[in-house]
Amino acid sequence: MIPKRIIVVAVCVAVLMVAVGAYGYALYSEISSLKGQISLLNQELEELWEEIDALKQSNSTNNTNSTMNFTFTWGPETQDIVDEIFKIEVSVWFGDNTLPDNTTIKMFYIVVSVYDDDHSKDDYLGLVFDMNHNGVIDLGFEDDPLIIYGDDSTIYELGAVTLLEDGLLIVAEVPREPAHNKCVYNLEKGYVFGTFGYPASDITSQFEDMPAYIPVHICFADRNLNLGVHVVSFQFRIYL
Ligand SMILES: [Ca+2]
Ligand SMILES: [Ca+2]
Ligand SMILES: [Ca+2]
Repeated sequence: MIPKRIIVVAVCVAVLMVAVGAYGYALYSEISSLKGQISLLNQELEELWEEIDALKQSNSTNNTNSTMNFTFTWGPETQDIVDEIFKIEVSVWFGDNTLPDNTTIKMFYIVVSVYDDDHSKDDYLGLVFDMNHNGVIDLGFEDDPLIIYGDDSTIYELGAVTLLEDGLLIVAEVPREPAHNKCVYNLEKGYVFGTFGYPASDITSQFEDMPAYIPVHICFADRNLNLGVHVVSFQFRIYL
């Protein structure tokens, strides 16, 4: 007959083994779940690095030649150029231009899309930069305003185009000349004016330690014969 004491010890050992087994299993599950969490964290970290790389990339493109797009809109109650919302889109970008002597100059380019719904040879876009570098767009002809008509013609004569207080242009009685592909019109989109390119230094203003900027004045006149308001003008600055 097995003594009672041995039975008690055997039962105790069995209970202990079950307890150790259960503890071991619990530990194993915890480790598995921790492993799972670590792998999730690793995945998140990888995604974060990918995002950081993408941001770095977009930042470096912004600093070089990427296009900046601006949209200006006027509601139906503020203009009669179109029946609904009138829209002008402006795209600007910088680029390097290598001259024949191998020097490189930084260029500023601009395209203006005007969503007018009817073509006229006398519709016009006005574009004024701070040509005399005094930091502002001047009234009169100080900043040599550029005018491009709906029939892709322009005025080259110095002093013949004047910027008025209302933001529009007035032109002396001088003949128009071909602008050479600076204006196209299609029924769906309206006018596309440009591309116009300038050496950035020709139109940039800077005062002491202030950041350098390019002031831009744009106006558009719809000359089709309707009643109401057919002109818009606006100014903005591009900081370098
Ligand atoms: Ca119109
Ligand atoms: Ca028109
Ligand atoms: Ca000026």
